[in-house]
Amino acid sequence: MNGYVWLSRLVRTIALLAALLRVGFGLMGMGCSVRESSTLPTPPEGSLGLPYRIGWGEGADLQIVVTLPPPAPHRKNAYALTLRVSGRPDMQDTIYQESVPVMSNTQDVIFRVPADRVPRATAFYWQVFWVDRPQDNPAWALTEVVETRIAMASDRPTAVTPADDDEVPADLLRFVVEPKGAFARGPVDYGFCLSRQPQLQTIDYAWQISQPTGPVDFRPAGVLPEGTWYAGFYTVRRTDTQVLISELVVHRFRAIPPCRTWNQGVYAVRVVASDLRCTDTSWYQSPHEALGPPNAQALGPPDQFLGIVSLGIDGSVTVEMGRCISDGPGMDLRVYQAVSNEGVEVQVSQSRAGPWISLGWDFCGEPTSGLFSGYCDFDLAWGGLSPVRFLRIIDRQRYSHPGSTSCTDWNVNPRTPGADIDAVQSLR
Ligand SMILES: [Ca+2]
Ligand SMILES: [Ca+2]
Repeated sequence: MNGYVWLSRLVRTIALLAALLRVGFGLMGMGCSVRESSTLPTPPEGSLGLPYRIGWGEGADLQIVVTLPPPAPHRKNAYALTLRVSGRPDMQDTIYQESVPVMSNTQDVIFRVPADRVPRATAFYWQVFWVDRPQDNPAWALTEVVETRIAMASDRPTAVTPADDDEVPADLLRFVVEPKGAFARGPVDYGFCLSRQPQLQTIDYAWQISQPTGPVDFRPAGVLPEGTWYAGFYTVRRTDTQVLISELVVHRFRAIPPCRTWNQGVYAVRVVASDLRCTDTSWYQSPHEALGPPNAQALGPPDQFLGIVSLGIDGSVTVEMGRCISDGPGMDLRVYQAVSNEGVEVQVSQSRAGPWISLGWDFCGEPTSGLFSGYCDFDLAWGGLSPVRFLRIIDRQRYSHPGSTSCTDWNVNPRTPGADIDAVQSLR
């Protein structure tokens, strides 16, 4: 028995079994409209059961890859594989169809369904089969009819970073996705894609198969060209049930100078955000006073100061540092705070929009020689994130003065409520 005859018998046997299973699907197909007519006859029942992958390809295309066994099954050197996508399990409703020429030495056959043709139903079906060229005679199905279900909204993993419209140092980009629902337990296939805006030119692409127990992350290879806007995509698929996320989560972010070349000194150089409180009573409301080296002065009582920003109760200022701060032995960064020992919390991040990791809080205002402001020091090891470029300084005065949560409380000077920040310094 030669290989072709053996193969034919195997396929016919499988086809008979498959046909018995599909009687129900055939009944379901009666009376439904056909959205787009097929140019190919219906392939015979049966399947060779070839392995495949499904996920997002370049840009926003749905990509289906069928792996042929060596040597590729064929009767002639030149033939084509056809993908048919349907909204129905009997495959009579063709939503999309694509043929790819295949040579005898081809291993992976890649189909790309354009983003605007990807079904948005809760489930769709697809099958790959081969046809002979040039007659376009249909031959055996290479895959079974695959049901691909789309995850419910409650099951969708959450993209943590980068946030939309974020700024990320070009050498610190990291996609982080928090698994949820059915995707919080494996086996799950994650695809990440990074594209340059606005042409959606693919920069990097990777698959990871994992059994996630926590956030899943992906770092593109190399350093991104800075100053460019990018879009990041991800998709997830359970490899056992074939449930996948159909809508791409898009993050548009900008690459800023990488840590390895960013050196504007050891102090904060830019105010990224501020959330000042008690602004109806505070006299010191310019967040830019936290930039540069410590320069606070007291011009004389009562409360005649220069060079500070009063945060107000629970207020904050977020700054970009002149250099990225890496965790080293001991303390790594210093906050200069003027007037008494007021509570200060420091949160750190690698990108402008977070996520933010707290280093805890401390009483802040240890005496400094030759300066008006005192200081407190923080260790990046307390938060476990390194290096960092963005710092958020938050007032925690309420801890040093229990009960002082009002902007006009007698424990809080209404002209300088909350911690009074003079400067922020990298000790590295
Ligand atoms: Ca340290
Ligand atoms: Ca200052």
